[in-house]
Amino acid sequence: MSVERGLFLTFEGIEGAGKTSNLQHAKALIEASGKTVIVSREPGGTEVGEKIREVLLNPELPAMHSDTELLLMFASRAEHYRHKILPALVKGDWVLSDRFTDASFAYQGGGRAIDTTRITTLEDWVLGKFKVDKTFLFDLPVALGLSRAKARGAADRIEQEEAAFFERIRDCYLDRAAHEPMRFSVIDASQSLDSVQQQVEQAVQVLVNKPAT
Ligand code: T5A
Repeated sequence: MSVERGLFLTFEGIEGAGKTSNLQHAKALIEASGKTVIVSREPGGTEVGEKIREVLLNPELPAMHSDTELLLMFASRAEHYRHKILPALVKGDWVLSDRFTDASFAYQGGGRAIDTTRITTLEDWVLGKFKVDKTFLFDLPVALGLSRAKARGAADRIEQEEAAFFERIRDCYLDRAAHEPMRFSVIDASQSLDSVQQQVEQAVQVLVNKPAT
């Protein structure tokens, strides 16, 4: 008997958007429907990927070239995809990832102004035809996101960027969502946590109740 492939869901947004908090909420909802859920993150998600993450986010290292940053994001992703995401999906588990390739388009493409054709080339190389099933984009004004992130703890290397950098990232995320409305669920993350969780619940229920294709 063949096993039905699990779904791959990603959680995206600027700093402090509430991805991590809501990912845990989505996990509980999906598990309640009887599925096995693997939670992961990028950069990171594997032993090698977590080492790459330490380098990427370390505020004490000298300035990193934007190409290096992009390539390290994809090095972490190659490891994550081959060793964690794909094996879990094939087993029928669902995988929830705190960030994925949309973050490279938004941060390195929008934020750092790297030509998106170069990012697409890396995407094709590392992921081939693999596609995300659903992306939750937590959208909120940059100032609110940064104030939430700041209240949570010390800024990492990327969080130290100026507000204009995050405005470009937010615009890029919204642009991607507008171009792929079936894949993206845009969540108004400026609301209270309760209200944001209700929006997530509605979108997750649709996925959980969807008949297998
Ligand atoms: N990156 C990543 C790239 O540049 N390119 C890439 O390809 C990839 C994959 C990773 C960094 O790497 C970059 C992007 C990032 O800069 P990260 O681990 O994803 O970093 O971390 P951050 O985005 O920095 O995560 P944050 O923790 O800041 O944001 P979250 O996860 O969106 O927010 P969360 O859930 O931790 O909430 C932040 C605070 O706000 C509160 C929470 O309790 C928490 O204290 N909060 C709310 N408060 C009020 N109302 C609500 N609705 C709230 N929701 C959450």
